Amino acid sequence: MLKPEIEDGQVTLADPAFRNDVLRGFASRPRAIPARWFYDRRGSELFEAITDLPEYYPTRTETAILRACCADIARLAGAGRAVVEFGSGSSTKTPILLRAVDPSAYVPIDISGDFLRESSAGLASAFPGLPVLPVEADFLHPIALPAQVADTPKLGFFPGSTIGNMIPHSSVDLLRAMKASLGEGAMLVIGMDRIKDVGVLEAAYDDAQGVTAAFNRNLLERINRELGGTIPLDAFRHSAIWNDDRARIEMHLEATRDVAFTIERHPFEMAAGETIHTENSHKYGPRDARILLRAGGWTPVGEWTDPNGLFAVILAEA
Ligand code: AVJ
Repeated sequence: MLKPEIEDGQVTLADPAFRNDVLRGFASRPRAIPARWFYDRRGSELFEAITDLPEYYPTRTETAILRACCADIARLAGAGRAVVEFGSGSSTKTPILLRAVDPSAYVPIDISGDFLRESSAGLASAFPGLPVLPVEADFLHPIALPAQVADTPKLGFFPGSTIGNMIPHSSVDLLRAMKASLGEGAMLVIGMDRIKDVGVLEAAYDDAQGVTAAFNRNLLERINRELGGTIPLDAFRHSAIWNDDRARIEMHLEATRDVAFTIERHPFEMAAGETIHTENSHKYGPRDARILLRAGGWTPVGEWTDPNGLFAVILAEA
């Protein structure tokens, strides 16, 4: 992904895919922009801040589950697998798994080369002797893994409930692509957020300090910065609502008054109350999660949760 360097409000290189998604997203009804565009430098910092919020339970809950279940995962998966992480964030979860499963190699996959280099370097120094083989690729499609691990059984790792960003149809496509990428005899460790009390869910996506609101609104700032937009930020408010029919939290940016603005000289108008849909975060009950995995070609073989059943870590085999 292109990373524009911005100084003094100056705009350089805009990613053409970002431009397309934004222009099409603002022109379509309902208006929607894919959640992946949240994560510019500022957005990634804000997401890190979200993971520390008292209301945002997923990160700390999943980390605690992993600490408790990694020995079980190691026993069920056996030693010597190549651990393949999809979307290698700057997470603290990876070392927990790597320490437990005694892998023969670690293969982080990320679409952003910068992230990949940073997290690879960190892990390589924390695990001397472990081959770290980064792959810069979009894991939504089947990926050719490095030749060094061609004959090694794989253990996929997809934590963070990242799968929740996708609608079920795309989730199944992704699970199948992962199975194709990981090959014969693969296993997968996946984190999925559970359905729970609406108040708990909505608070996790609309925190008291307004960090999630800033994360959502940063998308508009990014559009203004990178695409020369004139969106008045004060005309939009953050909204996070539970869609019970679809079992997901939806984040929107809602116009608080009638507004007109341009993005790359294209004019747009929004009436008060109209929204831009910026994110879905699907939640899965215990059976929902297992059905989703099976639909994607995986058989669940182990499942761990926290004492309150907020979040689940599932081990599945191909
Ligand atoms: C990174 C997609 C798992 O859906 O909980 C957090 C992103 N959005 N707060 C999530 C997010 C708002 C997060 N995922």
